Amino acid sequence: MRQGQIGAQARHTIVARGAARLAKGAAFVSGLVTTAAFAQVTPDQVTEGMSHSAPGQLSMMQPATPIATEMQFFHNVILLPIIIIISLFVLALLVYVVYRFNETANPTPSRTTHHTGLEVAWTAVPLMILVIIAIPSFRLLTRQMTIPTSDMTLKVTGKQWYWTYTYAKDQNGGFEFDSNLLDQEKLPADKLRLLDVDNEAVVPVGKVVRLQITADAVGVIHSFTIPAFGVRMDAVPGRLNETWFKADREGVYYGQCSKLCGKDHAFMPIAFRVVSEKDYQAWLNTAKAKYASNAGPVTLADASIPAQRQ
Ligand SMILES: [Cu+2]
Repeated sequence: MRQGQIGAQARHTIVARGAARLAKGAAFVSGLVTTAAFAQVTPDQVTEGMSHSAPGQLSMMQPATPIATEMQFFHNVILLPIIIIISLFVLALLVYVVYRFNETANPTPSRTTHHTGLEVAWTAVPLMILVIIAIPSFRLLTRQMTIPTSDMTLKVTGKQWYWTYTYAKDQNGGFEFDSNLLDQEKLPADKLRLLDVDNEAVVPVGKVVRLQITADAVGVIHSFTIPAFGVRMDAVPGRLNETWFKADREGVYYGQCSKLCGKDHAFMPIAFRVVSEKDYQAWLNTAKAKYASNAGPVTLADASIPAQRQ
């Protein structure tokens, strides 16, 4: 009697603890959404869950561009409910079959092998579900792949194992620089481990940035990824891939190489600083002087610029 009581109590505690954890998770997620939507941000701001993943984060990274917002909508509002409904439906069918048609409950099984109506239904219904998913999916894919009239072009070259950013000469640039992971042994307290770099790429806020992505001509395939921008594109030697983003808010956004590219694959992070147009022009001027020695014959459409380290 007494034991039963304790058992019930323990169960109750476990359930309560689980509920508390769930509530905490929900508060955390809604907190992230609020931060994303209303917080005043400065160019220096690193937002957990958006700039990089927050500890214990379950959902996708919060979006910082219209495309990333659409991707989240597609995943959270269209795909997820469909997946959940299908999974529950299949589970319910399985449970029903196990209980209703086991040997005890149904000693003489039916001899049916074909049922035209059923077969048409279980082909047509999934087909219709796929069509329903395909329409918004292809629409989003088209939006991703169609580069709108761009305000600036930035060339990104994946190397072993760091990134090089090239700013076009006809866009007040004409320089390139390498972006290397900071020395992890002497990492300053305000820097992020395995994410912060010595030279960040800087782009203006609210502008369409066309990215030309390639890899070192004598190198390997990398993949340029910034989750908050909804951008992922392979960097392939000898091939110039293009994609775009338009960052809606200032701040620092991180990404990582997303294609296994060799021994330092985990140590070639991507860091983009989004600043106001005024700050961007100011940065261009200082960067031009800072990276003057990297001026070289910089051509944006040339995918085979030789490796060049600072
Ligand atoms: Cu890589």
